[in-house]
Amino acid sequence: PTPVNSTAEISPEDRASFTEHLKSSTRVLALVGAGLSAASGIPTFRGAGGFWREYDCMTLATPRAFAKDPALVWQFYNYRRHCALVAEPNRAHVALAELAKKKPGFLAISQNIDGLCQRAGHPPENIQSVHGSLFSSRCTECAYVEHDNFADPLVPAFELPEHVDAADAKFPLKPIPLSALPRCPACRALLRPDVVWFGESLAVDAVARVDAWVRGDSEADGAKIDLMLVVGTSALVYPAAGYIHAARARGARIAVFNMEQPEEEGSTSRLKEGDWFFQGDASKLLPELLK
Ligand code: BV8
Ligand code: ZN
Repeated sequence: PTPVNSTAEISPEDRASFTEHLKSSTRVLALVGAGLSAASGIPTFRGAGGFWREYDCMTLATPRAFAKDPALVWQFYNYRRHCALVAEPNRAHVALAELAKKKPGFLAISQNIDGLCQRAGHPPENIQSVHGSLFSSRCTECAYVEHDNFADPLVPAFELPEHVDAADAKFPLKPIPLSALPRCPACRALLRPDVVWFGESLAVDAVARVDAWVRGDSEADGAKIDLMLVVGTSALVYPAAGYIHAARARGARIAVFNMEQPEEEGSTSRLKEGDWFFQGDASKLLPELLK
């Protein structure tokens, strides 16, 4: 059979019916996850990359982990900042950005914090990050927030000798005093990554913006959604995954782009009658199907 990440296996009927529907769609929603950035070399949470050193990423992306060992959690995020900074947006990021420029009624909900959509030139009015950004930090005490800080490392204390791979548990992490961690320039308290950890609610303004788009507040034809693209996400994380339900409820047809068949157990990830499922690498599928 053809290798999974070639687009040769897309059935001509599926390709035709999808591109036909996309062409006639005005209100298009997308939910994108870690699989969108996989081709850029950014490990996903769930895949093999789900581990950093001996830790399961899901256990580090929590308020409890940060409270217990802020230096460890900061070095995890500093490492991911580094990976994102040395990565390049891939052709899937670019294809989404191109679609946004062609279809003003397009909104991408991004669960990713790597900033690659933004670096691919995705217009800000057509994307909403819902889990924050690796390049924003906020104060644990006062209202100070900083955005677009691309310093690598974020603070000198995270500097590592060339040969040390922070992700490899064989290199012991050096203990870093709290005073050398990112501190608030306003009140000197500890800064934290401005991302949504498990157990934390999404930013009010982010949710409000997506909900307003889904409701179709500013649209003449009301809340109908023509098409939803579900790209490179296991659609298991809520409330982000809930937008797939919301789109279906507003008449959207769903197109899933993923390396694997959606797991059966997650209801939103289960395919339904009339959905398209395009199996393969998003960086190969999107440029083909969104053009
Ligand atoms: C909330 C930022 C409550 C951080 C992220 C039990 C305990 C605690 C919480 C819960 C619980 N049960 C349920 C919950 C709620 C929880 C949740 O949904 N958990 C899931 C795991 C069951 N949700 C939350 O905690 C949310 N908050 O509910 O608060 C609340 C409610 C009201 C009021 C107050 C509080 C917050 C969720 C946000 C967490 N933060 N990211 C960081 O990144 O460090 S989520 C993070 O993990 C990513 O953003 C991503 O969305 C998610 C999963 O990561 P991955 O698996 O890597 O990515 P993805 O799922 O997208 O999967 C990769 C996919 O790509 C796969 O399908 C793969 O096949 C595919 N793929 C791979 N390569 C390719 C590809 N596809 C195409 N091409 C390829 N090349
Ligand atoms: Zn402060």
